[in-house]
Amino acid sequence: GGSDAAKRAAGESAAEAVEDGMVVGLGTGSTAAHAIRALGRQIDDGLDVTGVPTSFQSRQLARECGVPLAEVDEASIDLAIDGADEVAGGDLIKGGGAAHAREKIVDASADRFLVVADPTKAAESLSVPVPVEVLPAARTTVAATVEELGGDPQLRAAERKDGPVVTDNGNLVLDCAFGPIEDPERLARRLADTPGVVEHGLFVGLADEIHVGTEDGVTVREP
Ligand code: DER
Repeated sequence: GGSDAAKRAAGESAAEAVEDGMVVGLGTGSTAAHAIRALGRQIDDGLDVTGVPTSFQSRQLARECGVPLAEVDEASIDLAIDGADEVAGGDLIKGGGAAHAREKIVDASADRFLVVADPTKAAESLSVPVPVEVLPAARTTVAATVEELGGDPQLRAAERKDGPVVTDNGNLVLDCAFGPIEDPERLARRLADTPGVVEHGLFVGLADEIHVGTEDGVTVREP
């Protein structure tokens, strides 16, 4: 992935958009982590903010940084800050951290959704594998449908545990390589319509701002 300096620049840039009294969706991954740390520092300086985590990882980091927490089912979210695996225009592929089911709930329900990324995530069109969270029982049937859609489904193996990655929701993840995705909206709809798919990593048209960190600053654009 990109440099930590670029990730930090992006995360801190997005955190500057947080205003006193806001409820902020806390994304998952190393870039969003910089935004959470920046929020912690703003809270130390007296800012009143409530965070809504998107994963075990973001909840744990928020606690360490002293960010007061609420759960997504008990707060309406003013601003969500989250990373991405790939950004093309206003469309994203997310799920590298296997947290995309809860991320999408938070990111989509927020009044504004700010994406934070390093330059390696930017692309003309989406083409990295699409993470698809599936009910364990549906692993094979979803894989068959993915192949019919022209994808190559690979069950995400854990690294520090034998067997597959298991999500915070107790499900499995298929990483589905489709190559360049010409029509993300259409593919998103077909994945969502597949029985056993809990959530897919295509975030189509959800982003309100893209903050891309560079070695010496940050660029912010509206898709
Ligand atoms: O899981 C996700 O969607 C995360 O946002 C992630 O993929 C981006 O992680 P990174 O900021 O560590 O690259």
